[in-house]
Amino acid sequence: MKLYYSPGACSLAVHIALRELGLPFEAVAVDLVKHHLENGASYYDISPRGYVPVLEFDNGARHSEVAALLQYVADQEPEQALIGRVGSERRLTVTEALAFVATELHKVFSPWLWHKETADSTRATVREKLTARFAELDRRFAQRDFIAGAYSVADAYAFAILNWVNFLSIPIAAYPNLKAYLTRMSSRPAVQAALRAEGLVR
Ligand SMILES: N[C@@H](CCC(=O)N[C@@H](CS)C(=O)NCC(=O)O)C(=O)O
Repeated sequence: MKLYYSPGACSLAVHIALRELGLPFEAVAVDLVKHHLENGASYYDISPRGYVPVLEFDNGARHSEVAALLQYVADQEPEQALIGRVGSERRLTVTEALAFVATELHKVFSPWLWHKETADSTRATVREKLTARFAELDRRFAQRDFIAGAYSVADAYAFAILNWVNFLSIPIAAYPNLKAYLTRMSSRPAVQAALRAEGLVR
């Protein structure tokens, strides 16, 4: 299996999950500015939208969408309980968190981070929305250590996206529980290994 990724992008979520479960994979870096692979090949031939992540199976099939890929990855090792069994309340809680991260965090942050031409007025609106989401998460992390109760693939996703506060120099001192969550997450061996492999920490 191949994971197409870009350092620190949302693909980090899938990268972390693969490492949490110890699944074998090859990481293939993508230049998201040029939408090229390291050998110069166009990434649009792999991903029509030019987006990471893409998981490529050994049979050549390719799949995308972080939330879907995380469910697939977690289902490979159900006994590790990174997602609940189909039909359980645990699964609903985890998929609910995946959808929340995708729509209320990832796609709110996204234009800001990946499109430098984003107007200041749009940035201001985005910041306001994110502030409300950070406050909500801060309240949540006052009650529990992880986004869906016990650790799950939704945490891999939440960490990958919330970590962008560092790239964008967004202060989160006002959200101590959220800050502690990011520290808790970044100390996990699989997270450290993924960050190191992507060249984000030494
Ligand atoms: N809906 C997609 C979105 C993926 C996405 O936004 N990827 C970003 C990186 S986090 C990207 O590849 N951006 C490159 C671009 O906009 O050209 C998913 O959830 O996987």
